[in-house]
Amino acid sequence: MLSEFQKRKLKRNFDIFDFDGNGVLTQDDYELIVDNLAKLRNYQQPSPEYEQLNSKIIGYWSELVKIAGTNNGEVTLSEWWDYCNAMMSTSYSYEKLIEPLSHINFWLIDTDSNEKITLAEYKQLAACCKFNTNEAAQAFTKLDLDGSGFIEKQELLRHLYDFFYSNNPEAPGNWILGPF
Ligand SMILES: [Ca+2]
Ligand SMILES: [Ca+2]
Ligand SMILES: [Ca+2]
Repeated sequence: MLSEFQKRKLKRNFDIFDFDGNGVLTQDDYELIVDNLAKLRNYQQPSPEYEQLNSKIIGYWSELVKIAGTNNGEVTLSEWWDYCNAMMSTSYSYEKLIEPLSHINFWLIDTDSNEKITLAEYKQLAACCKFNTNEAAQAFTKLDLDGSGFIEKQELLRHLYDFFYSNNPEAPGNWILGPF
C-alpha cells in the first residue's frame, strides 16, 4: 500500500508526464516529451539520435499501458498509483522499476554522456519538466550528497529508490523531480 506521502510524490511524477495537462496520461504526452527533449538537444527529425530517444520514451509508455491494463489508451492518476504500487510490490521491483528508470533518466539528463550530471544538465531537465531554474538549483544542492558538484550514477540510483519507497520527509531523493 502506498502512503499518502508516496502518493504525493508520485502525483508530482504523474503531473510531469501529463505534459498537455489534461489530467490523464496518453501517448500524446510522451510524444510531446520526446519533441521537447529533442529540441533541447538539437536533434533533427529524422535522425538516428531522434529515433533512439523516441523509442526509449515511447517504449516506456507502452510498458506502462501494458502493466496498468488500460484499454482506452488513457492512464488516470488512480491507475498510475495502482501501476506504481504493483511495480513496487514485486520482489523484482528494484530490477524492473528502479534500475531501468535510473538508466533512462541518467541517459536523458546526462546530455554530454560523461557519467556525471551537472547543474546545467539538471536545469535542462527542469525546463522540460516544468519546474524553474531556482527550484532546480535548490533541488540539485540536496541531491549532490557528497558535494562533488555533480550527481553521480550512484547518487541518482539512491535518490530514485527513495523517491519511490521512502516515507522520510527529509530524504533528499524526494526532490529528484523538484518541489512536490
Ligand atoms: Ca495528458
Ligand atoms: Ca554530464
Ligand atoms: Ca555528487
